[in-house]
Amino acid sequence: MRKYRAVIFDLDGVICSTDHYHYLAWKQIADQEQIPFDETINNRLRGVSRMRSLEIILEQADRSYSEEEKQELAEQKNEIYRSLLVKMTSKDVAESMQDLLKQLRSAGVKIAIGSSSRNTKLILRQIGLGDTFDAISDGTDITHSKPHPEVFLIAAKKLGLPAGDCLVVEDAKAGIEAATAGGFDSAGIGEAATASGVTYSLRDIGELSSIVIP
Ligand code: B16
Ligand code: MG
Repeated sequence: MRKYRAVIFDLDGVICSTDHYHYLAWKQIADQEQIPFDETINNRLRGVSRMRSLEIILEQADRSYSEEEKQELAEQKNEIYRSLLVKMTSKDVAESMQDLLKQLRSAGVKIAIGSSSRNTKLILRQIGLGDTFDAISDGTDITHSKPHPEVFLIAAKKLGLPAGDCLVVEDAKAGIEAATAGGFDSAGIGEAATASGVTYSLRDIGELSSIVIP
């Protein structure tokens, strides 16, 4: 018998590389505010909510920001980010990922999205995967972002499966932490491959099919 009946994919950094667009948009905001911002700080933003991301960036600022100012900066960032997203097409999904999704579907394994992003549905439409997933749990469904397990628990609920039947795939340490807290096994790529508690460390997303469909 198979160990997993479903795979829950993170979106940014796993299905597609929107993480780079997040970086470009935040960089514009940081430059405008004259706040130092680099790839190391950017790595701390993976998987966490838009407002939490802004708070992490503002740790480097030499003054404090009011709630109103924070709301405005978060909205500005989202506008820049969404203007970058419209350039995305199905070519932004790696062939290895397209193949994996097809293999899982034809083997009868359910597939879902578990993303902190409130732009999930727009991104999925842009990259031609708007109707591909059996369930979508995203930033519009949750009150706590990763490392809280809520986004994955809602995905499992929408799939009608217990956490133990689902494997979470993540690129963020916060995402692996969320999966573990929710009782899910996890597969990590990139920096998430070295996260504590990760079940499978992947060098390449192609390695996932032999784990799920042995
Ligand atoms: P938005 P994921 C996360 O998506 C990103 O990794 C994180 O950097 C971003 O701040 C968060 O979505 C919110 O995104 O501003 O579009 O609502 O990795 O959980 O798919
Ligand atoms: Mg991610």
